[in-house]
Amino acid sequence: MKIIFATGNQNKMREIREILADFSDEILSMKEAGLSPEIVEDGETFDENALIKARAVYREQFRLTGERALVLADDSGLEIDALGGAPGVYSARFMGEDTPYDIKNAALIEKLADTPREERTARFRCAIAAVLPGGDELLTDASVEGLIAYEPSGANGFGYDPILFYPPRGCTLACLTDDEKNAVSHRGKALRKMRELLADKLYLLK
Ligand code: ITT
Repeated sequence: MKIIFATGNQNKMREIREILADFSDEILSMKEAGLSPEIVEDGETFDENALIKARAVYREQFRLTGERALVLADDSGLEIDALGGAPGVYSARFMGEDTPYDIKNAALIEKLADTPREERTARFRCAIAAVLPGGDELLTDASVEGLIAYEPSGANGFGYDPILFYPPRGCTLACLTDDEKNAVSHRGKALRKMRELLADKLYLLK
């Protein structure tokens, strides 16, 4: 079954392909599908923004090809309790979209310079939205809990992974392999929930 994933983030795409490998052998990014709709992520929640992306790509695919595709989208981000949940839905835009993550990560650690360990709680959240070929919509979400590290570490993953310390493994998410991260991550859990919902729904549609 063909899936178009409404993301322009190559790192997300890599994880998504691995997580959904046994569900679909045709997962296209919107660029691979030849789609570049204008997407205004002005929602106030991860759910709203995930739906905005999925609907925009679904509509563009239909407009250009007449084909109603299965479209998924991911909206995700880092919530830091000591910063009132920031950067949250603004995670990609925090300090500017083009600012390198070593600078963003250093700035967040600096903001928590006086914050003791027990108050450094944080989590990645992920909402996955689906628009089915018939137009029905589905949403799932999940999170992974951790602590903001005192310094970045780890060379795997992307974005804020080097500063989210994951207590069960005693290291940041950037120290885990892709497989290890996908097994516990916000994205891995939310996508596996979506896979279950889709399997039920698509079976009923047959
Ligand atoms: P698309 O909207 O095109 O999917 P994006 O990068 O703009 O790509 P978001 O709007 O969902 O995606 O922003 C999420 C940001 O949160 C992302 O750019 C990372 O900075 C961060 N983030 C999300 N998941 C992450 C993860 O697994 N590890 C590290 N950082 C993550």
